[in-house]
Amino acid sequence: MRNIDFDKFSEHSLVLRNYAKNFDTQLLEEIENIVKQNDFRHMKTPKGHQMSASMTNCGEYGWVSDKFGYRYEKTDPKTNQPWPKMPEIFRDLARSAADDSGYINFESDACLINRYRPKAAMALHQDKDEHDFTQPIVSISLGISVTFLFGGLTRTEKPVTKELHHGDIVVWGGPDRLRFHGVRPLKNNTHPLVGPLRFNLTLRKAN
Ligand code: MD3
Ligand code: FE
Repeated sequence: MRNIDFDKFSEHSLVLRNYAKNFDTQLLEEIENIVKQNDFRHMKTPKGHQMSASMTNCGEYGWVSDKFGYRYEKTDPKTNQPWPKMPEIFRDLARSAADDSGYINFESDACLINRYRPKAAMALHQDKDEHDFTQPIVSISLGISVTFLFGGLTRTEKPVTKELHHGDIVVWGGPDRLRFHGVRPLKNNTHPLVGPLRFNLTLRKAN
């Protein structure tokens, strides 16, 4: 029997503490391998602001942002090449975390990889570029800790905060899928395995 240490954002969203911890080295190796094929870059918002987190993708679809808007693409507009293949461990870990959270048989076809250095942040936003909001989103945190902001269905609702640490997996579903969310600027810090960085893998069913 497995004893899962979890924490709730709400009835529909769980933090599975340390769920990815035993796979951290393997996950980091897969990220390194993806980055050799498709490096991190700072994308621009449609309004021309550079994002402070840098990003790359793997899987059938990748999330991109530029002056033409936010969207999922099968090929990287920078290289016109398909995104690197989704590592099995990403898909399997996301499926297993979703199963354990009550969202059975989650099939992800897109993985956005965010890399944060100290001071990088992500402003409150909604994830609305996917086609099916009944599918959950699974997020895997690696490296230095961050304060996550969990808002409401409108921008003005005051967010609740929770610390996310190395190895934590969050599964967001049901009505929480469209909540505003973001992360506070990262504190100056360093993680023994990852260094002065935070990686976040976001697994989604885009199409
Ligand atoms: C809650 N990334 O890439 S992951 C993003 O830590 C993004 O890098 C953050 O928001 C990060 O879009 C948060 C967790 C997450 C992802 C999607 C959500 C939380 C969510 C959608 C709805 C509610
Ligand atoms: Fe998001």
